[in-house]
Amino acid sequence: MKKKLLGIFLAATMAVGMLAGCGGAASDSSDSSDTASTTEDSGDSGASGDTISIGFAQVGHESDWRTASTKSCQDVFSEANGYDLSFVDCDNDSAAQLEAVRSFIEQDVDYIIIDPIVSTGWDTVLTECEDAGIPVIVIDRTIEDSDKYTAWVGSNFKTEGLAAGEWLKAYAESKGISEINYLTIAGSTGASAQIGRSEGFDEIAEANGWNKLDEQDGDFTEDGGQSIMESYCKSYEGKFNVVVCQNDNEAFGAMTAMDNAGITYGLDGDVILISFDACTAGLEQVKARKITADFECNPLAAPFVEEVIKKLEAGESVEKEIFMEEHWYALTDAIVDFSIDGEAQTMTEVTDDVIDAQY
Ligand code: GZL
Repeated sequence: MKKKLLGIFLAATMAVGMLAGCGGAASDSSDSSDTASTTEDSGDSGASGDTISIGFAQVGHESDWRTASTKSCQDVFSEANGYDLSFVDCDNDSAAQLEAVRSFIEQDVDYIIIDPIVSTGWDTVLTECEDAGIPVIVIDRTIEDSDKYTAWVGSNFKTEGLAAGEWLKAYAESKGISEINYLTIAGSTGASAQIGRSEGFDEIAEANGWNKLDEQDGDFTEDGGQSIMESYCKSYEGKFNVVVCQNDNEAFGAMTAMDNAGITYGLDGDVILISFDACTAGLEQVKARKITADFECNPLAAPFVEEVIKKLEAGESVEKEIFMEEHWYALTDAIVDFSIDGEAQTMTEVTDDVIDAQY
């Protein structure tokens, strides 16, 4: 829309220019090139009505959460809904993600959506988007080294980590567990989800004198979770009673490793297993008493992104940050009262209906 309005202005200017004999060759040629590309755009836009072109640079396909995030965007930004979506799965490769964004600039899309694999290294390419007049909407993970984007839609990852820590404190007290020796299987190093969850959980751990035995990067994958847990089972045999997995797929891998090592976990086991995301398969493992508690990260950002785009198309202002609603899940046996910074938290009991309604 932005470029279409610019096109109309440029075409009018050129028409006036030609009528008035104004504008040198350079400005005509520049106008003609801008106008030509814009006229093509307006031609394109005329041909396809109000189609809005969007470039989406997605992290990858590493987890159930990611699959749900991708589906959410593809469902909302469909041709039937009036969008032309260029989707790039960047396969957890930061260089490929920057390349994808630059390809969207070349394509002269109307909007760019980015879920940043890591939180730094963005200012240069976001400046290029700004110079090209293409609004950028960031979803899910955050960008820490630039604010050259129009809006961000996602979760507060530190809050998720604080919730897991405060829940564990209350749950341990309810079970008479006085000593916590924990292992963390972290998400991809440098991802804001990893940074925030580690920061929040470790803050509660330090405040309560818990013993952090280790933290290694499981890359948010099931294979990563399994290989790290296999190593932990050897290095810390008999020394740990809590495992924190920063997403469900890592938890699935850790479960396999602990099964193979003969270590019991979950509501009826020796090890408390904490997970994040609360995807459908994760909640199924909560219901099976394997994951003790699961802290949701909502992947369904696309409807909120579409609201941002609609406001921009209408020339309205938009919020810079839009936070998603999250829930904390467990079975009744692990539902305890806890607060985050004095704010009482509600836990959701995992039932078949809750599982059916999940993403
Ligand atoms: C969090 C998201 C994380 C999920 C993982 O918002 O970026 O990446 O927790 C996913 O499942 O891989």
